[in-house]
Amino acid sequence: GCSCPGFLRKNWLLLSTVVAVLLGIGVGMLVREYGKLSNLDKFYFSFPGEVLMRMLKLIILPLIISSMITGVAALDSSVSGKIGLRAVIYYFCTTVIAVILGIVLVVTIKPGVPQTADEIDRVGSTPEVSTVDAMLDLIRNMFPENLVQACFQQYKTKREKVEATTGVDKNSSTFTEEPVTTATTAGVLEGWGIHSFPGQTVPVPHHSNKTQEYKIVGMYSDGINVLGLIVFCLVFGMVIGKMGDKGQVLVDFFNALNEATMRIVQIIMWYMPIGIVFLIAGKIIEVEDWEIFRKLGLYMATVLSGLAIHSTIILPLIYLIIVRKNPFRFAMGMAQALLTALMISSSSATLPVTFRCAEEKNFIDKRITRFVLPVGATINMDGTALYEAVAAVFIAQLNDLELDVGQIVTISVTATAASIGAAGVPQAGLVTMVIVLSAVGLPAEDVTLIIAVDWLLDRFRTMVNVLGDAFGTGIVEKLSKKELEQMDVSSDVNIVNPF
Ligand code: DAS
Repeated sequence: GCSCPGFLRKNWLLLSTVVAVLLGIGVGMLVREYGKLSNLDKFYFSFPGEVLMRMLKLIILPLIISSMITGVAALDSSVSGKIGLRAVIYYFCTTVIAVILGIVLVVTIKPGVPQTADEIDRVGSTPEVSTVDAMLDLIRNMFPENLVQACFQQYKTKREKVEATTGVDKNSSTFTEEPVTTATTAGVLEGWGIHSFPGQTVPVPHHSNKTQEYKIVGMYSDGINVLGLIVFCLVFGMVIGKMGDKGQVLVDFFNALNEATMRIVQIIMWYMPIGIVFLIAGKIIEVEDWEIFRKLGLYMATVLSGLAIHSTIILPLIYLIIVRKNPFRFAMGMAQALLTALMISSSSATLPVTFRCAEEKNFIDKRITRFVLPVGATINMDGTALYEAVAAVFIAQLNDLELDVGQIVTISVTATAASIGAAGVPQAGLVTMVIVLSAVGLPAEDVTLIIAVDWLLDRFRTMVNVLGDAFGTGIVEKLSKKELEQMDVSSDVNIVNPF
């Protein structure tokens, strides 16, 4: 007989999301054509979409904390160490492959060679960032000095160097022109907090012991410090897992929290299609300059084909070799998460959906997902790494700069680091891009050349980021089968099925 009703019932969420996307595109084009909306109307129009984003972001904090802590606590420390190591090796190898793929493509296709930078309009301004400080900030973020503060939205400032410096003799031999500390991470705001506001001039200490005056030109929020929370939850989970009876009350508490969180996720999912209609329609109405897509067409094609090769050939091949199961079936199981990533361009905010797909559709062991997914969403970004490499070489080509092997290697290394450092929020990769540029001496403000099309590329690279995390769960599970089976059943009952 026909299994259609069964198929519909099992996949209603995916189907309604697909319908929502199509509906959103249709509505967006209609309103764009005939709507004549004022800027304020546009703002109101996408409001239901904004509410969806807020709900998804809202759930990230309890989700990450409860899943990481219970996930790690349920494992023997020897087992969690092995699983962690395998996950990190997987993250690292796939990221490096993505970078190499990106570089090969951009060097072959040469999207920037027929054009010069002047032919493309620059939009917006960029923060000044230095590589050393960006790296230091990455580590700083891993150890938040205040756990509660790490759970808050971080406000970062964009700033401009004030020409006349104070307290520094510009002509002295020790003075360096190196820009002061990055604006990308929380560390720099230490002590200023949200007391610094646009228009204000602030002194910023430099790692070489000098102070430079900066004028704050803008502020943006960068989400919560997920990396710091993950590091803490890892340690905390390990500790309470080892405490035996004394720690059990905490393990039970976080298990219950995890179950409650997953139930809330379930509720959010009901709202998701509605939010998506307005998110996508709002975006289509909002975009002003479609002409830029023609000018940057070849660059976008390079990034997109790289992402396509990585996600449809390389990752599936790795999965096939290790797991020996159909990778496309696995990817289909993740469809809902991939679509969500495409719609909201944030791996962190997609996390609740990624969990659901991995556990409910692909039946990955929860002890694996709870570890691999939150960490992956934060540090494993194949799509972002590939994009950073392509964009840096593209900008070099626009500037007529012939890159030598050393510079290519530098781009590869910094693109990898920049993808690890990028938070799982929209367009984070564009901000950390500046690290890659400044490492090879390219003008950092040249990211403004690619800003106009970044929102679109961001969606696709986020999708690849999520797919990479998903395949990671399957691969790490397969590699850890022995340990997982050997583990006593008692620790297994800690994992409750939230659905
Ligand atoms: N959008 C990001 C993500 O969430 C990262 C990026 O900007 O590249 O994966």
